[in-house]
Amino acid sequence: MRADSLDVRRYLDTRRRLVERALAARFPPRPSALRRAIRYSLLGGGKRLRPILALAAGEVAGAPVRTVLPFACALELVHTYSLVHDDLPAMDDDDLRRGLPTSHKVFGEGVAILVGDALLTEAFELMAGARHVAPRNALAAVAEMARAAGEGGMVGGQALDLEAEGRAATLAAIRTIHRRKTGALFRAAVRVGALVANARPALLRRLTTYGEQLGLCFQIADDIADAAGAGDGRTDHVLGKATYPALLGMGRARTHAERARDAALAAVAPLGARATPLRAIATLVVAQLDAPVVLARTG
Ligand code: GRG
Repeated sequence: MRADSLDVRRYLDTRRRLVERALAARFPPRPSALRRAIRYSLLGGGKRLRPILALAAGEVAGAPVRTVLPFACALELVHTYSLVHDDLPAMDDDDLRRGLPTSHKVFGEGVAILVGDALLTEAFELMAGARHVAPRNALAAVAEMARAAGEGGMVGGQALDLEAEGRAATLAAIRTIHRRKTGALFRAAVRVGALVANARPALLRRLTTYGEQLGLCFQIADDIADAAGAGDGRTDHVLGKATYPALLGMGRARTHAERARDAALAAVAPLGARATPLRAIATLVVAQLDAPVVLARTG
């Protein structure tokens, strides 16, 4: 598939492999249940979208891949930790993730909790040890990640999501949950790529808007796909989750996803050819609802 004269599939594949090589090198096999479980959860699939976004934003801001890569990997570690914990019986209680049995199903709840703990901690060690980046920029990126992952971002969003289960929610409340639970990490992904490059404030603002809108678009699209039966966990409907399609129906939910996509595209429109991958990714998030080929990677 082509968008803006970029071979998007190839772009995503190349970067995904780059990230996966770095992740595998960071966590070589070791004879412990914890390490086996970490490798199982981290290396067994996933689209690697957040690290790819960090690399793409870094490209726009002029950062070489080697500068962004540790931060890109850290994003995937934080993301994978959130998935492992989200799947636990105390949260969504899912049996499948990325097309495979969930971590706690294979290794037990105790080990799965520790997998998440280890991945979150390792993410910060990875960023703290990054070379090829000015310490001031690295510190800004580390702070960005902490804010996005913590109470004000993903963890707080997850708490709101749990509270909202089975209750009637307004569109504003759903939007807030999406902004924090999913959007915070998308926002952080592009900002981290820009921060390690010491991007100018105007560029950072554009990328921030792009990340926020893409995060919203991605979550609505994910909810639409889930409502259409494409997910591999228990459905949002069964869990009584607050979602756009549950509140608005599929058609209007899609319109909201398209609006968010268009706002993301508008934010990076003035950035020219450098932002072609960012535009292609935003376009695909909605397009894959009709043909889930390029983004839909589970293993
Ligand atoms: C447990 C602290 C904590 C947070 C959980 C991310 C999250 C918050 C929960 C996962 C459940 C979920 C459906 C979240 C919405 C975000 C989302 C669609 C995650 C899946 O992201 P993808 O599609 O997954 O990028 P892959 O497997 O491709 O990496």
